[in-house]
Amino acid sequence: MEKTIRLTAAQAVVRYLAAQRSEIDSADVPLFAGCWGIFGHGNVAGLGEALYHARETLPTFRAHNEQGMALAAVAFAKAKNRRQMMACTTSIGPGAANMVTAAGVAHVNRLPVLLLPGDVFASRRPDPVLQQIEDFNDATVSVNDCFRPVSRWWDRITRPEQLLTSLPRAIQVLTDPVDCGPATLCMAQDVQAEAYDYPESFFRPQTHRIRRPAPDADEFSRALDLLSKAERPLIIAGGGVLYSEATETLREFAAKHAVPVAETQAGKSSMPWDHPQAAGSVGVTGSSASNTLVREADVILAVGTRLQDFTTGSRALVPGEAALIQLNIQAFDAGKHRAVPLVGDAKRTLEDLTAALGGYRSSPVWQQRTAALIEEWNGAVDQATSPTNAQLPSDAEVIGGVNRAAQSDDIVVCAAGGLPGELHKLWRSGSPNGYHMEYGFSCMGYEIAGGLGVKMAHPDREVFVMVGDGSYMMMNSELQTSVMLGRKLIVTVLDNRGFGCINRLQRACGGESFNNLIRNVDHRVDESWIDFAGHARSLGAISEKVASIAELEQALQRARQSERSYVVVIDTDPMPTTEAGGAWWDVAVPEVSERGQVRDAHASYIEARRDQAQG
Ligand SMILES: Cc1ncc(C[n+]2csc(CCOP(=O)(O)OP(=O)(O)O)c2C)c(N)n1
Ligand SMILES: [Mg+2]
Repeated sequence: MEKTIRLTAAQAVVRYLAAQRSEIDSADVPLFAGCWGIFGHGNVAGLGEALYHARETLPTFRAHNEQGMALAAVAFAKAKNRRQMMACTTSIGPGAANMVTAAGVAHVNRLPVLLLPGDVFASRRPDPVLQQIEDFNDATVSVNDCFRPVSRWWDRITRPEQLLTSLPRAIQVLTDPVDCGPATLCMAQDVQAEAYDYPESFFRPQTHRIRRPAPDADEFSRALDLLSKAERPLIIAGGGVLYSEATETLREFAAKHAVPVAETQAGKSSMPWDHPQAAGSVGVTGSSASNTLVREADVILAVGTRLQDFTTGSRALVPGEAALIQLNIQAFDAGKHRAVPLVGDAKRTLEDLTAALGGYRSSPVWQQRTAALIEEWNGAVDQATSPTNAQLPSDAEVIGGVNRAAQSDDIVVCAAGGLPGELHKLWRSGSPNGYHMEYGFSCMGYEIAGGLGVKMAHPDREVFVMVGDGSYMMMNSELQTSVMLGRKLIVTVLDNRGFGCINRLQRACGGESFNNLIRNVDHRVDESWIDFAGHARSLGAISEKVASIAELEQALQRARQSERSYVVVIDTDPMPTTEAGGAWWDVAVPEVSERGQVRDAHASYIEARRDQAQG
């Protein structure tokens, strides 16, 4: 008979997680770097007790907001290219529900995170327990059913032995490059505390390696045939390039075959910005170089990208006239846009392609065209990011200041507002993963919480968080967590007094400025400004407010010397954005309106939609 060990379900979860290992660069490391927890009656006695005993092997961290801690966990996994991750436990009801948005972020970005929300009693003895929602028609529903559409594996643990099959499946999803996303095990409160005789072998250490599937031979030869005949090829690099750790392979491929590379938001920093084939960002927030190359290419090889609307210019830019090859580990993505599918691991497939392409190079005319476009774009970036004497600097000028203060190995973190578009165009990344943008969900509030996760993943790299006043106000509490854990962030807050990008979008759609900038919202007192530096100081960070780009750069030098999280606040102009580059974005404009500006915007909208490819 197999030896068993008597543990509660919570103790079994923790013991099992601590036994999972990951191989990173031939080193054996824990798969789970820790567990975030905010306790309540739904998890303190069960998972809380179990985590206490395991704190040497599976450290527990406390945050201030369940969404914030889960965003930190998601950012950690992204920064680790999905090779290491974290778990998160909450109480039941509101604590669990707070984590749903973060699950959405992980789901859309295909990032691993193990969510362990507490759940109502499986026995139903005390029903309705505090914070139980009570469905009148379905006794099996709880708040945690909200995780179903945003989980790639979802289970409710109502008996301790269910863990024997559910936990391995959760780990399988978390470490599968095809299926990767959040795994949610809803832990009934009473079951967490219930004991079972688990087989000892269940807890044997297990090392996980991310598999690298080779492409199908037929798909490979079709793609190879197209590429080898291409005169004007272009690569679009997505997040999959980073997740597959294919950046070096991509750099070599681009140089050897003289193929320019355009980057999506998730794929940015696949190439160092000054690589001769780096054409910069692509799409709605793309460089003029990349977007022109997309329009003129005869073959586009998209690598590891979901081709979301910002990348494709809402399908008016990509695929255009070119043949599109979609190299992706997930057939779902490879089949989009009626592309020639090439299902496989990015690194391995690029290696196979480059070997098969031999001495192939793009046409000399295309090489000259690429070089000229890149030079022109670099000039546009220099111009947009140079300080002017304007009373209020633009986001672009602030980006210039932060970029000059950052070194090539440093990481910039952002997610929402006007900054992602400007950063996508203008930020110059020196090394892989140096650009960390959450633009699958573009979730306001990710910036500081995510920055913390990035810093935990890369304690030796300086992490620059760039955040608008709106996102800062939506979620800033994990700034204190960064102070508490000694994980230093350098945060630049760009205060343009409101939701600048949505105000601009509203106006572009013919609307009146309404309910976005503070001055256009219902306000009953004149001085509705916020003392961000004072606020950051109250959370334990060092902070200062600066009045110019020159002062910003000096402050960032002080921040670099600081041991503690450092917040620099600067007032910015809500109106200007970088005009160079860019492409159309589909935002539906009202078909009828009393406003002439809306009717005009609708007419332009209908006109622009004529370039949009279907299906
Ligand atoms: C959680 C969430 N709510 C709403 C939005 C829609 N949204 C996108 S940007 C934005 C305003 C962001 O304001 P701020 O951070 O100040 O940046 P700015 O637009 O001023 O550059 C809003 C409301 C979002 N992306 N995420
Ligand atoms: Mg703002």
